[in-house]
Amino acid sequence: MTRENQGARRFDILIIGAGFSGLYQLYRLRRLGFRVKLFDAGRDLGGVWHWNRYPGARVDSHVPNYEFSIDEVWQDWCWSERFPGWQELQRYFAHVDSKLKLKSDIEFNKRVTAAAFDEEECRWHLTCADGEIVETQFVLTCMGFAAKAHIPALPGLDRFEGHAIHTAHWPEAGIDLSGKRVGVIGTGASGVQVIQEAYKVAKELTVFQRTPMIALAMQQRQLSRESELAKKSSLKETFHIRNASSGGFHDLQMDERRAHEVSKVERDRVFEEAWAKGGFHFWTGSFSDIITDSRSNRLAYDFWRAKVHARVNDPATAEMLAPTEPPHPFGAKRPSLEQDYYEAFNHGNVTLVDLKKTPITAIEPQGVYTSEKAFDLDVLVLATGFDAGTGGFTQIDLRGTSGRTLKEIWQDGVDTHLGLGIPEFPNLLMLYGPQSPTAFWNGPASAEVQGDWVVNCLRHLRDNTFRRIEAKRDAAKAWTKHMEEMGARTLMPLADSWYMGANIPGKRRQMLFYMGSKSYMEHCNNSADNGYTGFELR
Ligand code: NA7
Repeated sequence: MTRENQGARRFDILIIGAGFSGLYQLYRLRRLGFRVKLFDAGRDLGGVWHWNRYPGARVDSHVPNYEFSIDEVWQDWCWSERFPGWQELQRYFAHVDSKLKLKSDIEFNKRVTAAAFDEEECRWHLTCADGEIVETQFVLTCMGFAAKAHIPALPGLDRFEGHAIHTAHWPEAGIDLSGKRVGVIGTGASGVQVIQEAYKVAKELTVFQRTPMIALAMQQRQLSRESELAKKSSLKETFHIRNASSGGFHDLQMDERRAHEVSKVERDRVFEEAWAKGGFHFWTGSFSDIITDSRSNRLAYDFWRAKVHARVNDPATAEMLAPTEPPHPFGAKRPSLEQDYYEAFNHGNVTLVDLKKTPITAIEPQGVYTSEKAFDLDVLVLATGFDAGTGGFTQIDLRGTSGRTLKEIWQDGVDTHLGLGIPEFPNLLMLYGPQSPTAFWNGPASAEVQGDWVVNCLRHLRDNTFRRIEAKRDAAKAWTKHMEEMGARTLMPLADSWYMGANIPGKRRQMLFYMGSKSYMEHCNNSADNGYTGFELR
């Protein structure tokens, strides 16, 4: 023990992150008698729903898929919208706490900045931003995939005299956009949501689009208390189906026929039906070959494009938003859900700028300069995404048995076993991290299903007096290879998406998320059933 560590607080398990995964771990492990503590850098519960408070921020997974299946939590909770907004999600987390009393074991404003594994003691030493060093036998990372915002290196950004803000750093007090000249860079899920709100109040809204978003109809609905209560009798079954499904939705079923082989009438019927259901139905709830067969993919794209063109008055703007030639295969980048995104561009105060044709050359004190013209702005919203999957880890000085940081190691590519364990990083287990289905798995379902696996693993270690678990290098290499082979059977690698790590300049390109939580869990359960193959236990 080093001098500074004398008297350090000591835990069996330290959880990082108070979103769905972290809270579920705390809830379960505490009941099993582990000495467990949860640290979160934020001021309150919610994970992404604590940080993402920009105008219009709401979840793209419809309820009741997006909630815990814990009885005492769902029994007297009613949603007011099919796709709840961030305020309601924050109220939901407060409700979770009122039922499960988790906060007593959570410390907020507690950011872990460094962690080093002490081989001799078989324990992690974690350093926090406030200077405290704590010790723990196990670390569970529950940081989500969007823990590190991506702020692009735009020349002159620091000189901007208005308010420049990333969507994930929105201040708690809010920013009033009314009557302002607002610019939004980025048209991913966050950009689409901000734009939908900003155009209604801003004096002028300028949308800087690099790649058009293939946004799908949300089909939002208000939910009455009566209709919510009426669902309660079947909710247990709904959650059961959800958790057993591939993707974590109880009601997304694929049509196994090939889209390009059925008649146009039949295809349009299936597409229209999925479209009317809204949400991700058009993406992962219509023909199953859309993401594997470019012919079927193009048919889905053309169907979507016609929908957009019917809503945008100016044909040139419509073509910028939904070009004749797809910017990438449909669904190979995460589609956003929209309500009146396309109608926004029919309003006189909204300008769409195509950054592929006229790139940003500089940010000046007054606004954004493109190669064509200057746009004076009061507020510049950076809806520029995240260093997804890995950024949350690499921003921590995380050192394993070799003393090398995870950042150094992952520069050459991410290798994990089952997206759960990392060679050289014993007793650290990842939830909702890279190389597990994460981006393709509804958060609360993953928190419970993958979460149960981790809880059972920790219980197994304790019951069998193992002190240490570490992913084997050959198993991790094999998992990466398996993921690459799976990805290559789809159209996913063809897009420059955050799924591929391709949204961050210099980041190694690789498939970062596993497609299919059902087969993923088969791999995990096989490993556990056979004595945790691919891991070394001692
Ligand atoms: P995304 O989906 O990564 O979107 C980021 C957007 O920002 C996207 O349109 C990018 O264009 C754009 N971007 C990024 N860097 C730049 C630069 N340098 N110049 C111009 N435009 C840029 O992030 P979101 O926050 O919207 O969503 C992330 C996930 O959170 C979402 O999928 C949900 O799962 C929740 P590009 O497409 O790279 O050309």
